[in-house]
Amino acid sequence: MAENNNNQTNSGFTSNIGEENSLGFGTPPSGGPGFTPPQPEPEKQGGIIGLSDNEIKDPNEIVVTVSDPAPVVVLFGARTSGKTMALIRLTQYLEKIGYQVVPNKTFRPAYDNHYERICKEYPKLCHSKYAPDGNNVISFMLVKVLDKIGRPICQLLEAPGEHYFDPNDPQKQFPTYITNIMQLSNKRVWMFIVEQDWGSDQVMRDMYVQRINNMPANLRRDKIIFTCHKVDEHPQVFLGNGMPNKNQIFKNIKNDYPGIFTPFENRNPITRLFRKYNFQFVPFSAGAFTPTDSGRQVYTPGQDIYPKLLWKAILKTVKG
Ligand SMILES: Nc1nc2c(ncn2[C@@H]2O[C@H](COP(=O)(O)OP(=O)(O)O)[C@@H](O)[C@H]2O)c(=O)[nH]1
Ligand SMILES: [Mg+2]
Repeated sequence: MAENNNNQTNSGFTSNIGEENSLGFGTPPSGGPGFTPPQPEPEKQGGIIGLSDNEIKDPNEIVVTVSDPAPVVVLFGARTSGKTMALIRLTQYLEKIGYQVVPNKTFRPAYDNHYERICKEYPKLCHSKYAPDGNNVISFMLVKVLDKIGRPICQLLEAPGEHYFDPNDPQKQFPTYITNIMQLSNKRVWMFIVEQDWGSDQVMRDMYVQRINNMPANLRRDKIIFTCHKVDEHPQVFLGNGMPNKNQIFKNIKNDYPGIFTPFENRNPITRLFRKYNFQFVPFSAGAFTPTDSGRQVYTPGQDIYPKLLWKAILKTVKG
């Protein structure tokens, strides 16, 4: 389906801008509370917690193991784009509707104490009144979503935003572990995160577009979801029924990030008449964040509709 005109009778929220199917990376390959410190400050770790000194200096030192054949959903977004909070909010929602969400302990080597700790603390973190702060940053996590009887549905990967897109070095090769994930035989879903009015300037947004457009062509068969995060920060783009105006948000993103959707246009002359793009587009909000005097953020989860629609999109890609 192509972008529809807005229609107040339709929330503009439940329909897909694009749908299922393989994508076309058209371009050829060009390329919980109460945690114990003593953790160094994030700044002292190059802004990324959960990495050893060597890994901070060279992300290519990072070793990950994905042993489960379940589809891998990669949360692809810049630093502070809301990857962790999306993971937490989705976990809360999935648990509420009967799924189990469990960190995959074998994803990182056993000597990685920080990873071991955040795996253990993950349930507490997901139900904390506060957003994760400096000592509890989840920058690296593979969580498995299991159905009621323990069957894996998919695995969600969150990793440091800098490894996907580093504004200081936008053309940098992906670290080895991401390249490895690109080679897995697991089905893959790329969840590309965008935001309205994001980035310091147009140059930065253009660089992010380039990064996505230059993804290797061997990912052509992977599935794609674009999620527009932090929609709550733009109350002017909501409909009278309190739902975000999905079609307008889609247009805003298309304008903010020129060309971002081009590689994913449906080139089939017949099906493109009713489905212009080979991806789903989901507006998302994790909730509200209120700063405290002590420098933390009280986190109030948002409406279920957001994780519900995100999960619907994920299910469609992993099952489709
Ligand atoms: N208003 C709003 N702010 C958000 C939302 N999600 C995240 N944030 C803010 O962005 C910050 C970074 O989010 P986080 O999930 O840690 O980003 P990550 O670096 O991509 O994992 C949070 O501390 C919040 O202040 C959201 O849905 N709405
Ligand atoms: Mg994070």
